[in-house]
Formats: sequence, C-alpha cells, structure tokens
Amino acid sequence: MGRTIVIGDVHGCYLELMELLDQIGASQDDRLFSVGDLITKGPGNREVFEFVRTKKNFQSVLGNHEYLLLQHHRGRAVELEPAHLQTIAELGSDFKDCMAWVSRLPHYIDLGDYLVVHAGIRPDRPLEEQTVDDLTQLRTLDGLQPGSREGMPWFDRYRGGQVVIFGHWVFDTPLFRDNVIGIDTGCVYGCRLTAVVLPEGRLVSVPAHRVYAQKGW
Ligand SMILES: [Mn+2]
Repeated sequence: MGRTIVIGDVHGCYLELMELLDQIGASQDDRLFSVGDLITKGPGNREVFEFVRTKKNFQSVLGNHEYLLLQHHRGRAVELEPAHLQTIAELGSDFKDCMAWVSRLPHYIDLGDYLVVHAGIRPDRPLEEQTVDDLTQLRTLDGLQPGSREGMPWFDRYRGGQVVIFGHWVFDTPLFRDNVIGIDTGCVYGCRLTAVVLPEGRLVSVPAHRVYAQKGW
C-alpha cells in the first residue's frame, strides 16, 4: 500500500521539491499532500504550479499566500507584497488558471488520524467552525488578528487526539509532538524543505540551494 506524504511550505522552490520527492522515493502509489503556500517568494512558481496541477496523486490545502492572491484576483482590496506581484508576472497568462485551481483548494484535509492545515486551528472550536483566516494564518491565541504573534502558540494549547500537520510557522527543526507536527523549515529562506512520511512519522528534508527571500513578513 502507498504511503501518505505531507510536504511543508514549498514557496516556488521547485528544485528542492523534486529533490525531496526523489529522496523519499515517492511513487504513483503514494498520496502526496501539501500544507499550502506552494507558490510566491521562490524562483520556480510556474514550474511548481505546472507540477501540482498535473500530478494526479497530489492534493494541497489553501495557504495564506494563495488565499491573498485569490482575493486580489477576485477584486478585493488586499495589500500585495512585491513577491506577489512577481508571482503574478511569472505566471503570466497561467495566472487565471492558477487562481481557478487555488479556488478549489480545501481549507483543510481530514485524513482521520491526521488533519492537514496550513497554519493552525483554534483548540476550543469544532473543525467546521474554524474560519478560513484562522486556518490559513493562525499563530497565537491571545492576539486580535489571526496572524498575530503575541501570546501562546495555538499548538501549545491544542489537546485534541487528531494529529494536526501544519506549515506557516517556520521552525529551525520540525516541531514533532504527539498531536502536532510543524513542517515549515523555511526552504525559501535558505534553510530546508521538509516532509513527513506517514504512518511511520518519518521526517525527511533537503537543504535549500540558496536564500531566495528574506524572512520578516
Ligand atoms: Mn509560508
């Protein structure tokens, strides 16, 4: 039987994504999942989009950067960073197709024993009541905004039995606890691209070829 492989924030790091899948020995029998933020900031947004939209055994949740681009595409007044404008330019005529694809991404993927989300969940709320802003941006529980960094991280208060696998929060080394697995290890910032292979819970990572973006927003 195939494995379940969940990949951290790719951010256009196509080379590293290929190397990671190679290192894992991923095959057609495996189910590949992404925690979102597949595009923006990195050098290979077009290649990553081309790969994920044609790969049959690949599924992703919505990341905050895809969500921002989608809101912009829908005419909402959102603030774009230079990296978003660059992604739009890089995708060119494919941007529309990309946004159609993004609009179909689920906000979470429930795998039974595991839950895949981009950022996190509010521990005191049922899954169906989690907002898209929380699922794509949540960091801490005491701040007013979903993306706030003030107060206690959501995963320090989460007591659920379902293992939440998430990205968004950049760790030097993956966060691996009984009920939370954080796998964004900042590839686009020059660190590593990480995946977790289930059910054994094995972490696999490859180093970034270089620093593609600066941390800080
Ligand atoms: Mn990210």
